[in-house]
Amino acid sequence: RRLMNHFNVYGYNSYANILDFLEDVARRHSDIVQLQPLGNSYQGRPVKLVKISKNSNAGNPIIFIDAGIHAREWVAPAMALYIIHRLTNHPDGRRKELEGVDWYILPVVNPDGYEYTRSSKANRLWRKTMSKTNSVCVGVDGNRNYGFKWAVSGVSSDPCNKETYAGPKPFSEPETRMVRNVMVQNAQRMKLYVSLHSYGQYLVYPWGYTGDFLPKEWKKLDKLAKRVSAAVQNAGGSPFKVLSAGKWYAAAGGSDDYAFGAVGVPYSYTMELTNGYEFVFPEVLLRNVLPQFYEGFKAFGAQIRNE
Ligand code: ING
Ligand code: ZN
Repeated sequence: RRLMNHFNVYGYNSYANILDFLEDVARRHSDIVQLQPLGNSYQGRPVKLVKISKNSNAGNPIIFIDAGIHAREWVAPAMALYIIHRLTNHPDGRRKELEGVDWYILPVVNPDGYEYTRSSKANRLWRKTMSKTNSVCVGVDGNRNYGFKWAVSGVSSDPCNKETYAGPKPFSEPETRMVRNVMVQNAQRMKLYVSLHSYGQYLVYPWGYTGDFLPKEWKKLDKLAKRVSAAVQNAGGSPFKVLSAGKWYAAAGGSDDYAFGAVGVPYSYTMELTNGYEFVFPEVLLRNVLPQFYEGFKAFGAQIRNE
């Protein structure tokens, strides 16, 4: 067995070390942490959901956070893992964030792509899954593959398109099906969904598939996003640009639209971390920004708890 000290909470870790970390957290905090195997990625890597709850029988509202649907956006899994670390390591033992809220965290949705971007410098900017979609090309954009208004805007239908190929059909990818199952199976209690990405610093809400109009609930989505941004700013971080995804650029088949439009999750966001660094965020800065962003997640938690 790999030793735990290979995992660095302020670093970029191999998927093997990430899985070890999750097992270790579940073992050390078995009173509040449960690991749920969701199935395997296309290449057969196990994908695991981390459930953190002080009282899993209480019927608490659920906050569901995922990360790493896009292979190259390494800061996103790092953020998700940092949240797991903070939720389970309270110096004062009070665990306020776990009060009245259950946290479901899926730190790496697309481990095949993640490992591919780690394997050699040439592939550092790979975005898609690793499924074989035709005889020559590989990969589907997981964030164009969800089954809500699938492929109506902002997608490519060419399997060889390296950025936005929507896949042969909605939920063609095992990775997006696993996320869908978490949403559908917990739809009643799921009150907030956040999908972590990296590009600029945006906190966007539905609709993503169109910029022509907003959902009728847009004001409460906008208000909470601004509160989260303010919390990050108070902690010394830079603020988020807050708007609907489609007003930034329209693209269909995203997980946030699916959560909001098909599952009925009342708060649904895509959070783009790391102001100014696009996809490759320097590892040495993680120590600085992860705690700043965490304050935003505390604000999310406070809203869901008090609603
Ligand atoms: N951005 C997302 C993408 O999938 C997005 C988020 C979706 C923005 C839809 C606007 C509309 O393109 C990144 N960084 O992947
Ligand atoms: Zn992304």
